[in-house]
Amino acid sequence: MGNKICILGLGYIGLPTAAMFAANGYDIVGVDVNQSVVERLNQGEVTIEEPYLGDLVKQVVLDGKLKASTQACPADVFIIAVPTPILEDKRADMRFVQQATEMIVPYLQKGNIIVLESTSPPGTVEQLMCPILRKSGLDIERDLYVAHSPERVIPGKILIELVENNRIVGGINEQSAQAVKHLYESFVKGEIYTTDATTAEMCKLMENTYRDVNIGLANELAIICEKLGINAWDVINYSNKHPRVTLHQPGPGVGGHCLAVDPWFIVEKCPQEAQIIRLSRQTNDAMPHHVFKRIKDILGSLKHKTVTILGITYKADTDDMRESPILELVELLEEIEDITINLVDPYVKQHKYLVEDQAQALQNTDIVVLGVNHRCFEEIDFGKLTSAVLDTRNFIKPEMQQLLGERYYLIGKGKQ
Ligand code: SAJ
Repeated sequence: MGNKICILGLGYIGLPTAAMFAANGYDIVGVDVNQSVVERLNQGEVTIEEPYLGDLVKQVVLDGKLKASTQACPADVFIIAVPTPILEDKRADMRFVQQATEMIVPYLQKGNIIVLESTSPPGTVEQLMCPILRKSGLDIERDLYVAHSPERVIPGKILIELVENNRIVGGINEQSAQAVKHLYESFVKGEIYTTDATTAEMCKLMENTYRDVNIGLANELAIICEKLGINAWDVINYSNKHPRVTLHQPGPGVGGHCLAVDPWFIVEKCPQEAQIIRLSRQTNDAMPHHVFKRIKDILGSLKHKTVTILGITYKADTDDMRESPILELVELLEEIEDITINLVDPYVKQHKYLVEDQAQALQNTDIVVLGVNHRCFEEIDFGKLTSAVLDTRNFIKPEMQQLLGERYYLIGKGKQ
């Protein structure tokens, strides 16, 4: 096999993967439909925020190992890392995978490797990609190596996890799985397990579904404990002392582009059977409504009130707002007449309710809602606040909770 890789999609996964292969001796052509992403990349600039990625990309572009283009080209390996967004009706939008697969067909040659990295509904490689690849006239079982190798990295630690995490490679046959395993061995230090394509697709979806279902369970527990007048965080803490129990944490809902999306790809394929999976998704999606209701209960009427929310990203210590449950909460609050909404988030540069002066926003408000547990919020002296405080993450330290007394409210804790 030669050394040339064509990577389609230069986003959160495609770009770090391209840079990683480039740093390990491969010649990469990165393809993106977005002209400005391509132009900036060719000047060594990155378009996504991720620690260490900027330096790595600059280096491999300077070394001539990574070039970007809007067009695919002949190569030894094709890696598809395009987005698989979710449609209004909760089905996967597979247009980009389809288009990327069609784009490479004219360049396919005997011996080529084709890898799908994008998270996709089970059956995508076999049922969507293979029929398109057959249009090349090649016998895909004999002439090509085709596999799914899902990315499993966490934003914020992508470059470390790309190297260290275990990987699954699901081939359309054993040769395909082995060829792709060998390819990733060039930089992966974790174990690489081989299986069939549909099993690999399902593994990736189940990893995130496992987490989503467990968070759904924790959120249901939170609501039950509020009703029973006990504290879910104590229940979780003590239950987790059992050697075989790991309850997850409740919160304002589940965001990000993975947990809030992937379970639906299973529901789409098996709507009758995927009961727990669907219900967990719905439970988590309902949490911003629950937080909204708690705010209403605490303040009585919301009219003419000021609500200050700390943190709007989907989780702590990131600038990523994709599918953030706090954005959903803001939308619910917006519907109230004459309400003032202040958002405080040092990671976020733009939002219409964003306020610069954190101290002022914390003082002139009827309620402070701790939405995201950014580490930088640890410096806030919550005990000094004069408004009500609703903590959605059990973030505020016990001594400060005590100072707040009756004005401290916690998601998952009811009044006795
Ligand atoms: N959350 C809770 N309670 C918890 C844990 C998380 O409410 O106990 C919330 C977070 O606040 C956040 C959401 O869930 O809103 C998701 O956060 P996360 O840290 O669980 O995961 P992601 O979406 O950032 O990344 C996941 C990872 N998957 C797993 O840990 C199984 C990552 O490894 C995947 O690569 C990524 O999805 C992906 O791309 O699929």
